[in-house]
Formats: sequence, C-alpha cells, structure tokens
Amino acid sequence: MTITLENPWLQLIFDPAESGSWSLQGIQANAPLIHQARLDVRARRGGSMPPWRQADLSTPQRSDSPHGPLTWVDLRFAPREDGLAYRITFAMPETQPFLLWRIVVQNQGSAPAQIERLELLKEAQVSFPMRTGNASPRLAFLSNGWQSWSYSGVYAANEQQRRTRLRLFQGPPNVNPQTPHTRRRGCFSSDMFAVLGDRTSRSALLVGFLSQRQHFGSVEARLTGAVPLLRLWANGDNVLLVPGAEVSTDWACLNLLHVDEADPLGAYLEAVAREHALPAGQRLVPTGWCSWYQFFQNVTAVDIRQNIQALQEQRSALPLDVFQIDDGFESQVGDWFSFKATFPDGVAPLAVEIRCAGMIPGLWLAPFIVHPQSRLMQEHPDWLLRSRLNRPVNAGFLWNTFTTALDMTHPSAMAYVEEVISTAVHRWGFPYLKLDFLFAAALPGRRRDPRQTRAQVLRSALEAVRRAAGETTLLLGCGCPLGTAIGLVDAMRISADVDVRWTPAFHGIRAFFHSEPHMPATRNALQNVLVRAPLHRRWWINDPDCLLLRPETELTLAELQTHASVVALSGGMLLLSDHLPNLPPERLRVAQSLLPLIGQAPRLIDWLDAHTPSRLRLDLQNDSGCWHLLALINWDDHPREFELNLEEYQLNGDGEYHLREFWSGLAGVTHRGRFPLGVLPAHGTALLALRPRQPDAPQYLGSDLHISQGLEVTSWQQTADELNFGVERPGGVYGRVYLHLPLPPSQVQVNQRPVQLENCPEGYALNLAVNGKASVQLTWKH
Ligand code: 9PG
Repeated sequence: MTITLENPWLQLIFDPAESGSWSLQGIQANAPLIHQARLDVRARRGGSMPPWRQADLSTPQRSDSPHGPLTWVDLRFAPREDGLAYRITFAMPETQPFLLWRIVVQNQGSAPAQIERLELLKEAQVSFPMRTGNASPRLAFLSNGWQSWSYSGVYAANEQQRRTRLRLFQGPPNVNPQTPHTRRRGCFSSDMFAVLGDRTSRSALLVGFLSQRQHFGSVEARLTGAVPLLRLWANGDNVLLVPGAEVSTDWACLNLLHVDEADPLGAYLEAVAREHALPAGQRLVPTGWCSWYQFFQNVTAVDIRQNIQALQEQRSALPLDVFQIDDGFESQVGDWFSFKATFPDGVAPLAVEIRCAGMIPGLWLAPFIVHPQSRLMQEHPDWLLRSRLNRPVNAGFLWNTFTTALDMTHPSAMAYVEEVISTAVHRWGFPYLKLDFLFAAALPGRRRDPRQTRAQVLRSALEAVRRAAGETTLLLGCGCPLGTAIGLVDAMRISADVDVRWTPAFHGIRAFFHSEPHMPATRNALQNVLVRAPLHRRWWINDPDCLLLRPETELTLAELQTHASVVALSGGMLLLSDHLPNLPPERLRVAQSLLPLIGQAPRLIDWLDAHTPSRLRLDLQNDSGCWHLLALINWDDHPREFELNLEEYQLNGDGEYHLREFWSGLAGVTHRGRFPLGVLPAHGTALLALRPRQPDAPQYLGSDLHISQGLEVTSWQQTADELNFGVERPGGVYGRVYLHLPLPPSQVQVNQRPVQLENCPEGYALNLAVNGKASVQLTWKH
C-alpha cells in the first residue's frame, strides 16, 4: 500500500511494504524530484535499519504546530539486534512549502549504545526538470559554514569546495569535524542547511534542520555522477545512549523553492524562527564602536578613554549606541578576574565613563576558550576538555599559540563561566556582551558527561550564559556555531573578521594565505555578510563586523566604498573600529552617511549564480516616494567596464528611471533599461538610486548625505505652488541634494533663507548646510 502526504506544494510518497525508501515530488511546474531517499541510524557496533515492512504505521493524523496545522504519520520499528528501536515521523504542514521529518531512537537493549549518525537522507537522488533545448542542468550548491567565521558561498557543480590548508591551525575553530571537506570536484558539504539548485530551470531545494538543539547537522552533495546525490545527517558524536534513554533529532526540513523569487530562503528561515518561538517585533539594530581592529590586544585604558571622549564630544556628529571594549583588558584569555597592567582599575570604571558619555557599555569575553598560559589552565586542569589521549584538546592556533577549551559539562567549569558573565553584567556594569570563540564549547573530546552531544553541550552552556546575563542584556555571539545559538543571542557575527587588508596574510606573508577562506580579511568578511544577509532579523540581528575607515589601512578607497556599501545594504549593525581622534573628516563622513541604518536585508539577485553575490537590490520608500537602491560590485581583482541592465535586477526596463550613483555622483536617465556605468575599479561598487521618471512632478533624485539617497528625507509635502521637504543626518555638514522640477521655482529657501538652485544634467542641485536637520521650501508663482 502506498502512503502519500500532500500539501499545495509537495507530495510525499512511500510504500512501506516495498523498498524502505521514499520520494518527494513538487506539485508546481519545474519542481525538482527527490527519490530513493532512505533513513538510517549508525551506531558503533550497531545493527542496520530493519526493513520498512516490519514497521508499524500510524494512520495519518492532524495536529497543530508552530508551522500551522500539519498532517503526520509515524513509522515505529521493533528493536534491532543492538537494542535500538526507532520511530520516524513525517509531517506535512498544510500552509508551508516544506516537509518535516525526524527520527526518535530509544535504547531498549541492556547495554549502552553509541550513536554515530542519525541519517535523515542516507543518500537521496535528485532530479531537476530539463528545459527543452537545454542539455544538462547546471547545478549549484550553497554551502553554509559551521560558525560565524566559516566560509559560506555558492559553488558550481564542477568546482572544488574551498577549505583551509592549515587544518591544525584553522580547522578546530572553523570546521565541524563531522562535516567532510574534501578536495574532490563536485563534492560539497554544508552545516545545518544547504541549497542545491539548477541555474537553468531556476528551481532548487533546501535541505536542513529547523534547529540545532540536539545535534549539529551536516549536508553533503555529490554532483559528480549522472544523478546528483544528497545526504543529510545529525551528528551523533558517539555519545552514549544508555538503556531506556531516548534521543530525537531536530526536525529535518525539505523545501522546494524558486531561485528568482523575491525571498527564496524566507520560508525556511522563518520556519526556523518559529521553531524557536522568536518574538516577532525585534529590537533596533545597534550601532557602536569596538577597540579590536585598531588596538588589538595592545589596547590600554588610555586608548579607551580617548575614544570615549572623542565620541562624547562628537555625539551629535557620530551618535553611536554601544562602546565596546574588546580583547586585551584581561590578564590572559581565561583569567577574567585579573587585568593587564594597562587596565590598572579593571573595566568597571570604564563602564561608568561610557554611560556618562551617553553610550551603552559593551565588553568582549571568550568564556569557553582557554589560553595555555592562563592560571585557569594551571589551577583547574580537571575543567579542560580532553582528547582520547587525555591531552587538552586543540582549540586552534590563536593569539600565536595553540589554545584549548573548557569541558562545559563539568559543573565547576560551568559555575566559573556563569560567575564571569554575571560579574561582567551585574558588578562591572556591562549590559552588552560580545561572546567570542563560542565554538570552543562544541569541540570534540571526552566529556565528564558522555551522554551529551556537542550541540547539547553548547546549547546548555549558552542557556546558562543567558540566565547569568539576564533577559535584558544584549548578547552578541561570535565564533559561534550558528543554529545552536538561535533564541539565546540577540545578535550574531555572521562573518570572518575584517582586516586592514583585502586578502588574508600572516606575519607579512600573503601568497601562502591568499586563499584561506576563514581567516581575517575584508574579502572573507564581505563574502559571508552577503551570503548570510537573509538571516538578518529572522534569527537575530546580523553583525557584519567593523567598518574600517582610517586611511592607514592597506584597503583602497574603492574597497572601503564596497565595504561601506555592503555593510549598509546588508541591513546589519554598524560598528566602527578606528582611533577616532585621528579620523579625517572625509572618512568620518562615510560613517555618517550610513546613519541612520537602513536596517533591512537586501535581495541578493544573483545569489545562486555567483560565488559572491554582486547584484543587490533594496526597494525603499518614504514621503519622497519609492525608489530602488541597487548595488553592482566588481569582485574581480582588476578594473572592468560595467553596464547596468535593469532586467538583471528583475526590474522592468520599459520605463525610464532617474539614476544616481552615490560614490561618484554619476547621474542620468536609463535608456531601454540600460545605463553605462563606465569602469569600476577592482573591488569597487556602483551604488545606484533609481526612481521611475515622472516628468510632470517634482522629484527627489538623491544626495550625497545618506548612502540610500533618500532615507535622509524626513518629510515631503507638495501643493500646486509649493514644495516643502526636510532632511536629517547626524552632524553639521555641507551636502548636495538633486531634484527634478518640471518648472523652475520662483523662490528657494533653506532654513528660511533664500538660496540659489544650480542647473545640472539631471535637473537641479541644491547646496545645503545641514546641522542635524535642514528644511527646504520651493515656491512657484503662477
Ligand atoms: C579578539 C578577536 C576579535 C574579533 C573576533 C576574534 O582565525 N583566527 O586566527 C582568528 C583570530 C581572531 C579572531 C578570529 C579568528 O577574532 O572575531 O572580532 O574580538 O577575536 O581576539
């Protein structure tokens, strides 16, 4: 007897009496097909999956869930020879375009079992519809990295996955050891979720987990053969399942999507948010200053004070919310209660000063990682996470040494971490914590409690951190395996560190490190900021890391403009990290032009077509009208000529648009949906505001005041003989706004003083002195 579960998007078919495999078919045209999908539980010295015909099958039932009503069936299997009995549940939501399923395993035997992997797709075949006239599908795979810094990006089927050549150094922090990273062409892996898509038919499927509370999830794709193969499994970590105990995987999810829809990952990302019962109304996206990328570990209390003072004095010009002290105040990573000589009074007095300067005090802590020279290491060897050889585990080569980690199942280690967190928040006065190197809690090793998976250990450690910090403290995760922190942190670093360089280097050596995918480098940071932009405001607030503005970096002006454009359009936080007393006004102006933050994530138009998205689109509106903010990024290492093609942004090219580029001031009107942009420098960006041309009405065309070229307009009122509008931006600056006016006005006033309009190719330009605000009035005599 065949069983089917169905919703308007999908049909699940399996025949328990037959093969023990299932298939999933899209109901809408052009959908891919998943077939020969099997499940399995891999245990050490374990048995194998019994035939499905021995399963006890429930009749389909309906129930409510966070994902709306769903229909589900259970298959219950009698215990196999190793005592493991399991239940597989398939659930089909009625109003969501995906299938959910999970495996629950119970040890009904008399001996403990060790679970290696819970395979939710042991090996499934995928086929994409062929478009007539097209040869083979052109497959692409979106890989999500394990933690904040781990490379995320899209690969074409004939490529090799990017991986570190420094396994011993970069592996422990950045790579989930249970997610294979091979050099074989066409073999790709991903953490928590992945997308396999076809660039020809524009259809794709997402597989992944709705949470990472129980296990880390891995995805693998083999695109080498005639039929693409997909695997999805929960990392069992060989933990003990004692007699009588039960373990369930997080829900696996399979979602069919269309590559060119406005929000292709939205259905999945929002399901994940619902699964964690995240509140819908989210906090504002914070702005701030961070000490790391200017001072690194050499930071002193004097540096901190100089920058607090600079921000206090420039409050109106640079209104940042958070002032965050980064790594370098503690006497050693791990020894959080003693300070370096350069912080003679610790950090509590600085928190007071930050508050007095009108900002929120923020502090960096790395609660789970341990420096080998710390007292913590000497005094509490029993708190350390150890390898099978009983040596402290390698947590990676950081701060020029091999580091190690705490065993967070050790109650005393956990108590220490809780004390550190609660002291920082409640005694030192920091309501904002950047919690770094969080992967350290989830490294493989022998733990005091051998029953907990690495994901469970990290989750309970983060829960303890949240309890110690209190509900209202803003927690920013960093170096953190992503899924496990959802619902426990307010914000998350989603990228590698930025750097004063575009590509990675180490002690001045560039060539060898050039292709390192997870190392600090502005290129590596921007890669993940874009690929992971859709997570913003769904799972947390995205932190794209600091924007470095000082001229002393090795970054070109074009690279700085790309960095600023990507940070602004990503919608995430804005953090600065320059010594502010030395920052030249023209560089400060770049930061000012990003305030207030846009706050909303862009569409990544070519997300499945390019390694790094190069075409971003935001649709904005306010009193001045609706406009499109488009970015076109030249990721090439050499200058290149570009032409804007509106079709490539899914915009209708029939009408005419006013266009203005923010960085260069290039302006004009599109012709048949196109506009020549000239040569973009290597790593440069064209950032365009486009407004549909309305020849008969006054129109705002843009300005050099705000990167969005429109959000600076706070009011816009128009009558037959008058136009009044206001602009706002921090600080006192001179700016230029551009207008289209069907008739020249008889009078123009700025802040009630008469001024002159200038003619310019796109219409009229108006010079403005803005001191926080300016109001503009144009009048016409009829
Ligand atoms: C403080 C820094 C900053 C930074 C964090 C984190 O691969 N690595 O060698 C590597 C070193 C440092 C690092 C990330 C990776 O930076 O992201 O913002 O807080 O720690 O030590």
